[in-house]
Amino acid sequence: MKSKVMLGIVAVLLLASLPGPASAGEVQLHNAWADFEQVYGTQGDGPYTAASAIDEYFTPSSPGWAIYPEVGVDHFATFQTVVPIAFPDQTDLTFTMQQYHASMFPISPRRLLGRFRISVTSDLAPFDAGTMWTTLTPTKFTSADGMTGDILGDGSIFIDPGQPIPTGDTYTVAATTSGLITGFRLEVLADSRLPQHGPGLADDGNFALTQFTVDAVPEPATLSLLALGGLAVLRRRRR
Ligand SMILES: [Ca+2]
Repeated sequence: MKSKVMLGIVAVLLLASLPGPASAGEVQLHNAWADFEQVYGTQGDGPYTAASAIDEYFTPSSPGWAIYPEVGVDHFATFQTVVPIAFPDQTDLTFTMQQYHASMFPISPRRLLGRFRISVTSDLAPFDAGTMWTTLTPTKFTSADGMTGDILGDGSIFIDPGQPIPTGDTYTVAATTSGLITGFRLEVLADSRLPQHGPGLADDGNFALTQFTVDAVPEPATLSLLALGGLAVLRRRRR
């Protein structure tokens, strides 16, 4: 009983420390990590960290996540939810990927993702090689600039580089989920059809993910209450 009370206090403290303001239903993320991050740009910009993809900023010192010169191979970034969240059945998740590097540095346009995949985990952080990830099956891909994306059999989304490519864009991916989620993984995947085998659409195979956000239906108030339940579930699992 005592531990339950403690757990409740911890959960309330966690919820009270959530960064704000959040948009309706936004899932709060923190502790971004990537297997590779571009250290600097050619104009004194950077570093291009995974953390800068969830920091709500877009400045030369926080231009988003990028991976040059390690193009042509797969990479991934992970983002922890601030609190574990127990999603009810058939929760609709919307992933928004803003990519507006060219608006700051017009010299390197089209720094957009060419092939990527999103997965979720219910494992406790920190995430490592033993973390179990489940690929989400996307139900819809849309682009603010009207690009089309193919949802492939492995759950990844492929943006055909043969179509008109805008200098910047916002991708939106919809998927349905349920159960406990403690984090998200964004894999950026090499593909021989992309420039320099990708994973980006830029001529050098790079991309720059300005901002990565996750929104969920139900509402945030419900999310907060369920987060308490999520912590209790985790607690039981650890015993
Ligand atoms: Ca950012």
